[in-house]
Amino acid sequence: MFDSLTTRLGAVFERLRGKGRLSEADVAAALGEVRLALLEADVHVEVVKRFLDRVRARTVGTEVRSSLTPGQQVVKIVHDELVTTLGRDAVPLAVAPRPPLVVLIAGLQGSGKTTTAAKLAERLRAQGKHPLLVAADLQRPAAIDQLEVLGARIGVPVHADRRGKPERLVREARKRAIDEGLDAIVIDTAGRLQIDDVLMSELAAVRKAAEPHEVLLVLDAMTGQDAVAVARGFLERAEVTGLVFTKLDGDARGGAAISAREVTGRPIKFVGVGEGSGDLEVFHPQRMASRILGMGDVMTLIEKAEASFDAAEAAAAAEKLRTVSFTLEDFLGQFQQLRRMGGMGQLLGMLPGATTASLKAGVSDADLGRVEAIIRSMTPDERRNPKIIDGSRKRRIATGSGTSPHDVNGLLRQFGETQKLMKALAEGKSPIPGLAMPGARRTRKR
Ligand SMILES: Nc1nc2c(ncn2[C@@H]2O[C@H](COP(=O)(O)OP(=O)(O)O)[C@@H](O)[C@H]2O)c(=O)[nH]1
Ligand SMILES: [Mg+2]
Repeated sequence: MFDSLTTRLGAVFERLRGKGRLSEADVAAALGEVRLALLEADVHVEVVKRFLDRVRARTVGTEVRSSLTPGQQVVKIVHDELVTTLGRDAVPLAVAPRPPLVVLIAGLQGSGKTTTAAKLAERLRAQGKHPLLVAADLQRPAAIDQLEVLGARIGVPVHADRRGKPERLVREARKRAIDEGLDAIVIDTAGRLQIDDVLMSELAAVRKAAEPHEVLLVLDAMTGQDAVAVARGFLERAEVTGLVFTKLDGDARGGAAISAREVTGRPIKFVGVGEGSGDLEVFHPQRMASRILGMGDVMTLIEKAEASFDAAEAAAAAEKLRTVSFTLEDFLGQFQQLRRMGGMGQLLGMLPGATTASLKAGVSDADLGRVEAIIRSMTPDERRNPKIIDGSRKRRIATGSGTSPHDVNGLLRQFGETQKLMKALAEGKSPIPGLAMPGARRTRKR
């Protein structure tokens, strides 16, 4: 959905990441390109300016952290600030202290209100709720038909009355929901081609009758900056509690969605990514930022590695390697390190897809536990020099650790492979693209 922005930023970061050292000019040039990329994606010019001010202040002010290369640090700062711009944490749909939950859907004509109302009803139903859709768009009879068709398709009742007034209809719908034990009401309202007084006063009347817990403003991402202007207009006149961006599946440049939070102060709660009733996603600023920057959840991975990777320990292991004495004890240390980083499954799950698919299939937390048990059952001599582990020692170790000689063999083979891997790391090659290997770098400099 942010394809071209992602491509452009990816190219900028690729250049940054490759560098061991960054000059001020490098950073300035990179941020200049980031600026262009954001403007081209239709991000609001003021938002771009504030964003870059924050990034610049942090790139100048932060200390160099040993576990990240300077290039990675800049990428991380850009990512963090993009998350801030997008709103930091996902804001869930309001909850009703007492059912029914009432959600009012507002927006201009063609923005995707009716579609979104149906998608939301489907989502609520999937969560075990019993929703009622309300066709309060009485401007066009076709709008009621449309909601009835969508409601029938997803099996959600639709409340409609072709002759009534919207506010009366909404009051009836509340009553019906309570009578029939329906615990969520999603109200589709009328739109206009642009904001006008008639629309706003009708919306105010419906709002008053509906007493909504949530007023979602639906914005068409394809309209770019106009969407932000529309949002401002609605905010002045209606009590909007959250935003929904639709049509992010199309060739929308997406910049409006990036600007919206900062310009309106309202959270984006959902994004529409297709015409089907299942094409509504909860908006996660973190994930969106990673997606825009085209890096999966690698940023999270870098952070985790940073937080728990004991640099001194790693340096010591790397130092030992240089004198070719990486032992099973070091191996155990590495495994415990992985544990602290949240276990293999979680760790590998954050790496971008295909490259690590085979790794993901092969290692589990249970394996980690087994490795630990086996190594603990070895004598110090065996740990230092596994070559002495013969058949009878293997059987003893297996019994002591509650495993089988086959498991012990497997571990020794794994250890041999890790030794090779550690050698590669000591020579400065990271096995995982984009992940800093602090011990390795330090060794190389020595
Ligand atoms: N591709 C795509 N189309 C959408 C999305 N949301 C709505 N639409 C389409 O946009 C058009 C207008 O939607 P509608 O719900 O009728 O807008 P309303 O006038 O605000 O009620 C319809 O053709 C929808 O199928 C979306 O997220 N992605
Ligand atoms: Mg409609």
